[in-house]
Amino acid sequence: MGRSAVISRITKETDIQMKFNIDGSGIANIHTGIGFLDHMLNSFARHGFFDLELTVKGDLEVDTHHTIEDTGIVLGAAIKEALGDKKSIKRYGNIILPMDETLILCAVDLSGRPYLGFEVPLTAERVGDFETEMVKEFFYAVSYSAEMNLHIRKLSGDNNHHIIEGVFKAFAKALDDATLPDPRITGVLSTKGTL
Ligand SMILES: [Mn+2]
Repeated sequence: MGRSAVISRITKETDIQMKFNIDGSGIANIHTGIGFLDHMLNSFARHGFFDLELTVKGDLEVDTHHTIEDTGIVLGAAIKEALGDKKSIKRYGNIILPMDETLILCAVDLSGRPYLGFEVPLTAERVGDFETEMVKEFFYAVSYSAEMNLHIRKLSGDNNHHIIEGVFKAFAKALDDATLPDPRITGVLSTKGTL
């Protein structure tokens, strides 16, 4: 099956079913109940060449918090599981991604040690039904659940839709880069011998 994961996570707040394939072609089938989140995860799959099937039934009658955060937890868990022993992968990935007036820096280290550095100022409370303060919560959940070091910075940008979409695309490209195999690497890329 290659590097993939199937995850089911059910709580009183959310019911999440995800199939994730690192070595995909960008095929996505995403239904989270939040249009803008679907749009962002479609971009993530397409630009990272990941296949992503996702259905989320969240408590949207409360707000979008649990749905977005728990989707991040599950995506991080899927990345970690799909990566397996991390043998022969590049481990590091980074990009400075432009999107119109927006410029986003994203750097990933699949180190096994969770950390999120997130400096992305936003000026709108919402884009569609999506609460913009949840972007940081989403990536915090992904980074901790996947046990990756993740830094994301806005270098420039005005439009909140562009900025957030730039963040998701930059994350996709940096993660794709970090997960690619390098034939020069035998075992894992660490002097410790483990990632
Ligand atoms: Mn868009």
